[in-house]
Amino acid sequence: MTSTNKQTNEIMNQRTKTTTSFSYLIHVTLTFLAISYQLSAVSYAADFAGSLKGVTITDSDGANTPPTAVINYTQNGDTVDFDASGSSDMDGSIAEYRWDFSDGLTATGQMITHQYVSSGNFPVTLTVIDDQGAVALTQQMINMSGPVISDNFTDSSVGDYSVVSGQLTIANGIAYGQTWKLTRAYHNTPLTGDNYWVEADVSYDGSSRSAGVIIRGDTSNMTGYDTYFSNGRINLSGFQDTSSSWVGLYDGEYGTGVYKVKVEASGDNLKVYVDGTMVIDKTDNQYPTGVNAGIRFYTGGSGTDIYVDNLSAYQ
Ligand SMILES: [Ca+2]
Repeated sequence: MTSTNKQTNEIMNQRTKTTTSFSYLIHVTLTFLAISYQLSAVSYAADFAGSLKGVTITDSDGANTPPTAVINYTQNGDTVDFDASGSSDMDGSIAEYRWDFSDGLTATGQMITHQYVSSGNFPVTLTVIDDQGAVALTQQMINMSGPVISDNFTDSSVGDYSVVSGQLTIANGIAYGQTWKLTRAYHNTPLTGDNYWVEADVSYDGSSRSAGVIIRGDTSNMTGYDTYFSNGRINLSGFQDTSSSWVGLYDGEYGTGVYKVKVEASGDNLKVYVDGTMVIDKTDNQYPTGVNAGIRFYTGGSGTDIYVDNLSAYQ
């Protein structure tokens, strides 16, 4: 071996040693980073992808049993009510609930209502932390399919509706009925399944004149459920043709205004919300077959001051 080769070999050996040592350092660093990453996931759960069901991070000495994270949820149109109360910690209590909705927004709390502003699939991550700092995560995919019906009445066309009584007018970006006639109109796009919601902006003036929305409308036998304001109250009525029967009402002393009305059907259960507050919750099976959303009026005067706008339906 020449002196030069020997020198080179020594240098190579040094490099190998250095490289080995460096690799070892890298390995340690990566391991450390992995630990850091797991810990940082507490704060940045969105960094996780794929299924996270049942992931737990325990403390090193095992003295504390980690909590269990459970997501329950109810989807109402574009909003979801999330409930983490099924989560538990067998040897302590849960100190914190953290939500990542996968749309750039986060929240804390056991019960959270979240609204999505776009359609898509959102893997929602719940992180629970017990009173000893142990962590569990779970994930639930939420599908936002967007509204099946969305009508802001700017096209001045009644072609999307089957008018089963009275006369429907769509003009100036609103829908309204015929003077002193009962008007009912079903949107032609049927809803499917057993759970769906109809929403609209409904104007009211505190009188017996009324506007509202229809759910479970059935064009073939002119049945369904009306929800409308009248005499300061909001009503939920089953109807067949011109006869109707109260299912529920709420005396909220409503006055002049425009209210966001939402009617949710889930099997035989019907819920009415006004500006996001549930005011009627009834079970009724008189008219179970209808699949159409619609609008309903009983108006005097010109009719244009009692109107419906921004009708939408989700399933
Ligand atoms: Ca514990």
